[in-house]
Formats: sequence, C-alpha cells, structure tokens
Amino acid sequence: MATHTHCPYCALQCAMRLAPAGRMAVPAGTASAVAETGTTAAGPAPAGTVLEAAGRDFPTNRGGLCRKGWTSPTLLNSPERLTTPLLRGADGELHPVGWDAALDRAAGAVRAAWAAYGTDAVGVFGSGGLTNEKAYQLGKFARLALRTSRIDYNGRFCMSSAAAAGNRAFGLDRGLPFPLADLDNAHTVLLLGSNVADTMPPFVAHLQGTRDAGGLIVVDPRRSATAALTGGGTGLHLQPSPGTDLALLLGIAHVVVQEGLADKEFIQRRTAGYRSVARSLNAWWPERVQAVTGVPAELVRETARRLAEGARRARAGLTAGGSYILTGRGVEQHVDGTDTATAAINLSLLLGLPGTTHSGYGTLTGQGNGQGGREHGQKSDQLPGYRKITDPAAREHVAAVWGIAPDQLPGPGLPAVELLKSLGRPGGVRCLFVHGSNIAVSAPDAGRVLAGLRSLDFLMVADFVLSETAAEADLVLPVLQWAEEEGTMTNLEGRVLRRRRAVTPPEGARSELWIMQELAARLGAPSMFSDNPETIFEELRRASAGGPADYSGIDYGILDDDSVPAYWPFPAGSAGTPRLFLEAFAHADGRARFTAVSPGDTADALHRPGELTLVTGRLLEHYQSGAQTRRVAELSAAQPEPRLQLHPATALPLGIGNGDMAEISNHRGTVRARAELSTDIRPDTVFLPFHFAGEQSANLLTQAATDPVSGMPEFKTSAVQVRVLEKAGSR
Ligand SMILES: Nc1nc2c(c(=O)[nH]1)N[C@H]1C(S)=C(S)[C@@H](COP(=O)(O)OP(=O)(O)OC[C@H]3O[C@@H](n4cnc5c(=O)[nH]c(N)nc54)[C@H](O)[C@@H]3O)O[C@H]1N2
Ligand SMILES: Nc1nc2c(c(=O)[nH]1)N[C@H]1C(S)=C(S)[C@@H](COP(=O)(O)OP(=O)(O)OC[C@H]3O[C@@H](n4cnc5c(=O)[nH]c(N)nc54)[C@H](O)[C@@H]3O)O[C@H]1N2
Ligand SMILES: [Mo]
Repeated sequence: MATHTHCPYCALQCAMRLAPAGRMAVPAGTASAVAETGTTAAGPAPAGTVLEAAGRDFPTNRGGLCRKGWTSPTLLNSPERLTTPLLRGADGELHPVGWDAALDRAAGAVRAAWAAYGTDAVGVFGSGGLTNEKAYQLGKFARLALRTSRIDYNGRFCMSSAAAAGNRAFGLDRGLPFPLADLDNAHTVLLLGSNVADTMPPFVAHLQGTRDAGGLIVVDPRRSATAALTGGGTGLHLQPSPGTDLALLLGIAHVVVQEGLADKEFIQRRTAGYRSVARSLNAWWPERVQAVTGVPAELVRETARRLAEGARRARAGLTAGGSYILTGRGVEQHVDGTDTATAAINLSLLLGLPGTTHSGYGTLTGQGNGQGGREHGQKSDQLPGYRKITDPAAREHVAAVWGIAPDQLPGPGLPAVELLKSLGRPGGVRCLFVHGSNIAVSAPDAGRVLAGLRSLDFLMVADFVLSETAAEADLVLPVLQWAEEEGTMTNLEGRVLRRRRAVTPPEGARSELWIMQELAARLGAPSMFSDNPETIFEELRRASAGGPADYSGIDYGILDDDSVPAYWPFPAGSAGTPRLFLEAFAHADGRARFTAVSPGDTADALHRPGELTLVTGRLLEHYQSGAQTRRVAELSAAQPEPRLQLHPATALPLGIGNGDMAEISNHRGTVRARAELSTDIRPDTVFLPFHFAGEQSANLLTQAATDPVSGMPEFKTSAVQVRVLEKAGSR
C-alpha cells in the first residue's frame, strides 16, 4: 500500500503516492487509491528500499507531477547521500566523525563565539524548504539555545517583497488568499514575471479554461514556456524591458481610471488612500509607458480593458467572469520589488478584485514550504504566528508558551543579505549554522558570500548532500529527506498538508529536530525542544494562537482527512479560511490600503553602451541551487550545463554563434556558458539559469543591492558584458 504525501520541491506541493518500486498497486485517482489511508499500515519501508512516486488526485495538481516530482525518490538512495557527520581536520579535509563528537564540537564553537564576541556572533540561516515544525523549532533554537537575534532565511530571496506589499495593502500576507481552483475558467488572468509552465507545471491545468477563452496575459521579457501559452489564440504576451514592470502597471492602472473602468463602489466601501494613487497615475499615460517599457500602448490599454471586463462580468453574475492578477519572482526580485507588487495590488483594488469570490490578487509562493516558512519565526523580525518580534504583546504571548520571561527573547536581527554581508566582520557573525539553503550558489554576489563563509571561525551545515555550501563547512551534519520524516508543509494557497514517512532513513542520518534538541541540551537552553514533529506542532498551535497565521485549530488528525482542507487562519473551533478578506481586510478598519508608488531610475541606469541586461531564473528540470537535481541522473542528463539565452541580433555583432562558449562578466565576476540563440528574448536582454555552481554560477554576476522595505535582493537585472570565448567545434 502506498504512502500519501507531497512532493519535496516547490510550493505547489503536488500530492503524490510513494510505494516500493513495482508495488504501486492502484493507479492514482481510482476509488481504491482514495480509500488508502495516509500512512502505510505496515509502517515505513525498510531503509534502502527503492521507492517510486505517482501523482495523486488533489485539487491543486489533479494527479499531475512534473519531471522533478517523478524522479524525486531517486535522491533517497543516491550514492552521494550523506550518512555520517563530517568534521574538517587539521589537514583541511572533511572526515567522518561520530554524532557525539560532532555535537560537542558544534556546542563548543558556539560557546567560543559567545565568549569572544558575544551571543550575536552566532548566526542561523534557515529555509522555506523546512517543514513547519523545523522552521518553528529553528527560530526558537536560535533565540533560546544560541541566544542570538541573528536568524534569517532564504525566503528573504524569494517571498519578502510580495509579503511586504501584501502586509502593507491587506494587513496580512497569505500568498494566494483563495484556493487555486478558483482560477479555473476565469475570464482574464494576468501573470506577471512568473513562468509556471516550467516552475509549477501542473499549475497550468488551472489556466486551461482562461487560455481557451483567450484570456491569458503573460508579462515577461522572454517568450517563456508560459508566455508561449498565450499563442495560437487571443492571449497576450507583453514583453517589457526587464525591471520596468512598475511603469507598466501604472500605465494599465492609468487606463482603468481614465476610461472609467474602476470599481468606484468597491473603492469607496472597502479601501483607503485612493485619491493619492489616482493622482500619481496621471503621469503614466500609455504612450509614455511604451517609451519606458517597450510594450505597445495599445497592449497596455487592451490589458486594462480585459481585466475590467472580467471583473464586470463576474459582478453582473454572468458566466465566464472573473479577473486575477498574479505575480512571480520576475517582478518581485528587484530593488523596487515591494513597490512593483504594490502597483499590482493597487491595480487589483482599482478593479475591485481582492476580497471577492470571483476575482483576486495573489503572489505565487515558490519553495515547498515558502508559505509556512515565513510564519513560524525564522525571520529576523518575527515570532511564531507571523507575529512581530518588536510587539510587546507578541513577545509576552510567545514567552509564556515557551516558559520564559519576555526579556529573555532577543530583539530583531539582520535580514539575509545584511546577515551574509556581516560574516567574519567586526560586530558580525563568526559562527554560522545553515539549515536548508545552498547560499554559496543561490545568494546574490555569490563570490563575496563565499569569501564571507571562508572567513568564519566556524560553519555548520545541515544537509543530506554535500552542497557547495556544505563543502565549505567545518562541520556537516547529515539530515533526513522528505520521505523519511513526518511533518507539515503549508502550500502556496495557505493550506496545511501532511508530509509522511514512507521509508526508514539510512543508518547515520538524523532528524534536524533531534539535532536541535541535542544541541539545546548541551547549551543549557531553557524551554522544551523535541525530536517529535507532532509534539512540536502542538506547541506551534499554541504559539500561533491569536496571531495573524493562527494554526491553533489544526492537528495531525484533521490533516489526515484530505476532505477537510486546512487553510489558515484556522483558530481553534473554526473551520479554517479558504478565502480571505470576503468580509473585511485585515487592517483594523477592515479596509485595504492603496499606497502611491513610482519607479526609481534603476532600470535606466543599466543601459550603458556595450552592456546587456542579464535576467536570471529557472529551468523545469532543476531546482534552485541545483544541489538536489544536479544529483538526479535523468535531470542532469536533460540539463547538464547552463545556457546563455540571447537574441541572434545581439549575438551577431559579438561574433557568437549557437553553441559557442560565451563569457558573461561584470565587475563582480565572470561566468562561462554555452550560447543558445533565440528570438524568444529581447535583444537588450540575456538570460541565465542560476542552478549551476563554480564558473557556471549566475550569482557571481548579481548584486547584493536590496529593496529598502523587504530586504529582497536584485536577482533579476544585472548589467553584464558578453563575449565569445570559444567557437563551437573549434577545439
Ligand atoms: N523547475 C523549478 N521550479 C521551481 C523552482 C526551481 O528552482 N525550479 N523554484 C521554486 C521557487 S523557490 C520559486 S521562487 C518559484 C519561482 O517561479 P517563477 O517566478 O516562475 O521563476 P523565475 O524563473 O525565477 O522567474 C519567472 C520569469 O520572470 C521573468 N523575468 C525576469 N525578469 C523580469 C522582469 O523584470 N519583469 C518580468 N515581468 N519578468 C521577468 C523570467 O524571464 C522568467 O521567465 O519556482 C518554484 N518552482
Ligand atoms: N540569480 C538568482 N538567484 C536566486 C534566485 C533567482 O531567481 N535568481 N531565486 C532565489 C530564490 S526565489 C530562492 S527560494 C533561493 C533558493 O536557493 P537555496 O536557498 O540555495 O535553495 P536550495 O537550492 O533548494 O537549497 C536547499 C539546500 O538544502 C538542502 N535541503 C533540502 N531540504 C532540507 C531540509 O529539510 N533540511 C536541511 N537541513 N537541508 C535541506 C538541499 O539539499 C540543498 O542543499 O535562491 C534564490 N537565488
Ligand atoms: Mo523561491
């Protein structure tokens, strides 16, 4: 019998069944498959069992999986799997060491850093890939066991701008405030900077109805796989110059106001701040927007009209109505990402989309637990339940749950980019714990991050493979993989899901919860640390109770029944909240906030003669830093190396032909990649995926400049020069 769980990768958290190879008795979606219980009656398969995955019927993925999902069990038995702690010896190499010695060494390093530099010299870097239980206990571990304020996580690279914009406008940040299936058959869907066809393939099924009706509008400087979904019908692909989405959104909003398409009743009844925004839009007429973005004025107008028509139809109760505006990393990972997401929200408010049953705004959360990971206290400024660490009432509540005095809780720490800049510096972090991130590859200006990691007194990395970051560590602790552990994940809809154990972990690997528990004991931490996920979840419920992300009514029993979807907020005694804001937004007065925003001059500053704009992003076959997927044979065979996408008109004067080796460089670094000529990209823009390491690492070129509100780094636009290095076949 198969185990019901969810994919280890992205935030779509596709439902899957896992069974020993050849034993997947019933096909997914059949009646008998549905009758299967969550856990295997016989318990997890013995260690080393080869598992296979199959899609399982679920409202988000509807039985679908992508290539990463199908191949995900491979890594469980990979020869590259770590199964013993590794300690760097006097010879500079990593050597196997026992668990006791490893944990003693880590605790000793923490004490040494405390004694030499104070408690804030210890830092923690967490992850949106961790289960809710791990994320929660990691935040507690940092503050009570390591006694540091210096904890942040890779969600700062991912969701922070959209989260900041959502909090500002709605008073609450849940990526999608509605179930994904609400999108089905919408009249118009405007997707900005999101390439779901590659990054969440089963998501595309939810766009089918809209595509068929010609209502899909994709905004991307490339004709991505998703932009291509607008072809063959009456969909629209808007192809702006990278980093100009804010101006584009102001232009669309301008048309909405000028042509009388705004929902005045909604604005008056449910929002505040309209006037200042309406005034600020005057300056962004479509022809000016065309000059700034390169998007034809007529397409700016057409987009506004289609969105308004979808909203109007839904309000009038007509079929095939509803308009949705969705943002992805392409518009958020900029130094003005918060303002750009705000502009998307302003547009949605003008049209009366949020807080209705037929329309809405949402951001597509990225990592497996990118939503839960931002709620339970691994952010530098936050306590569990999405509480603010500076709020005295929040401190009091969490301290009471933890059985400590509020003044035993440190204050706010440093956001990720600042934390990484501080490594090894005076007043900075000297001893760093990394849980679930490969920052040597995925952080901006990776060359500097690597130098920072090397300047530390002590680096501990918990991982199940020797990632590029783990390879730099003084101590590597081997942890469990998704199919070997129990826990919960919160998907991109804010729905809490059960991750279940299907196989016994290999001898030698340990749960991260156990590691924290052991270290907390060695460091004399107050309060309770556990290696039991359900025990931790029970405490998380209490810690989150009354906070914005309230999980107090959810327990493992409820989660075992898929027919009772657990969307937060889910206060005890409630039935959860599939759709937020239907009655009121989360600000005290119940109104959503318009905030006037305008573009800075960052995009213009890029185009000096001879420079191109490098945008970075993803390929279907690889996940993030590639630490996992580069170790899956099928995936790495499909995408063995990065390719630089560039337009033939750009390549010609540079003497670059298809398949030639190119060098991409700026003052931060140099990258080598094979050229792939394509008319799918703007001539002023080139594209690299960031899944590769060493001299193939796109982040050697990106800058650690950050959004002033969210701390999100500028991943999407970097000025670069490109030259030919070696002609194909010239060796
Ligand atoms: N296969 C795969 N799937 C993944 C992941 C993965 O690594 N691999 N990661 C997961 C995670 S954590 C995340 S955050 C999501 C990310 O999912 P997406 O947001 O879909 O991913 P990206 O490829 O980073 O960016 C999307 C698109 O933005 C475009 N873009 C770049 N700059 C701009 C710009 O200035 N304006 C506009 N309008 N568009 C721009 C790019 O050309 C790209 O096609 O994917 C998740 N799913
Ligand atoms: N240039 C550029 N850079 C980017 C982006 C971009 O678009 N362009 N996108 C950014 C975004 S959105 C994101 S989310 C980041 C992600 O980048 P990273 O934070 O580096 O994410 P991963 O590559 O998923 O790294 C996860 C690591 O943790 C391990 N791991 C997985 N699960 C667990 C676990 O439960 N416990 C522990 N201890 N380890 C685990 C994996 O093996 C892997 O080594 O990259 C960012 N970097
Ligand atoms: Mo992400």
